[in-house]
Amino acid sequence: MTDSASAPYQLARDAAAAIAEASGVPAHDLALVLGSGWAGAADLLGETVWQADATSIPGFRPPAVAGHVGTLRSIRVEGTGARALVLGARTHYYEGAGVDAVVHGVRTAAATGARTMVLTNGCGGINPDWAPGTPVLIRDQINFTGATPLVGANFVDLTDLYTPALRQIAHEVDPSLDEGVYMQFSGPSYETPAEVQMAKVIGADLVGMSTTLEAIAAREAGLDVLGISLVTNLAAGISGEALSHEEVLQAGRDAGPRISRLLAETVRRITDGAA
Ligand code: 8IG
Repeated sequence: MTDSASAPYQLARDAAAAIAEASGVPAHDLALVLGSGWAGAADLLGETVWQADATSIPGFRPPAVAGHVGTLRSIRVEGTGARALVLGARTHYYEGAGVDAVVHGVRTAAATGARTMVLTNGCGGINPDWAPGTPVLIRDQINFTGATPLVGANFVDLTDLYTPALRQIAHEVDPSLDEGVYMQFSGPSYETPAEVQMAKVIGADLVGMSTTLEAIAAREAGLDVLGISLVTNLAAGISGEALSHEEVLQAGRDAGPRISRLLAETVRRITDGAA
């Protein structure tokens, strides 16, 4: 790798070292990114042993969106003793800071020793059966950004990008969970109804502005990936109503207890035997 291509990986190693130093936790087993509507969902995971403003760690930028919390937390998972690193906010592609900034949290998680990346988001749903507040497991993705975190002839296999064994665990925790294909648009505007119809025709069930670039970076780092979307609104043109950020925040509040339990129990089962 060239010096400029390796710099973001070095920055992630620096961040992981800073987290180990500040937290006193030398390594983590699993990491989570909390998306829109998921801010409270990590509270049932276990005891928070360290927490800090993400901007105190190298490479992390302040969050750009109301409703996102820019906090890093180290949690000792209740029942298993595993160490979970919780990234309370993400850098979005639409912020224009570049793909390396978008995936810095994932690379940092990998550098802390994490073997599993749990990516959550709030998104629009194309299936009208998914009322706002419905969690949906991500089965596969369409990266429609035109960007990638990979540089050079790095032909990472994405056949089982969202690890089947982890999806199986989530299904065991909540047998009513549906699965869907998540499509990332660049944003920051929501889609037009015509773009939502295009997404549907090419096989998407969920539309959002995050996650796919992070999943690719996680896979490149050798992590297992679990993705869970919270449908916070029906995608444009599906319901006939206009989209509002307030609706997104409200759906997150309403879904809180269900997604908190889902996340906590799934993480517990994933990390059983990890610590
Ligand atoms: I929350 O309907 C949320 N994020 N692209 N479309 C896109 N992103 C979203 C949406 C949506 N809802």
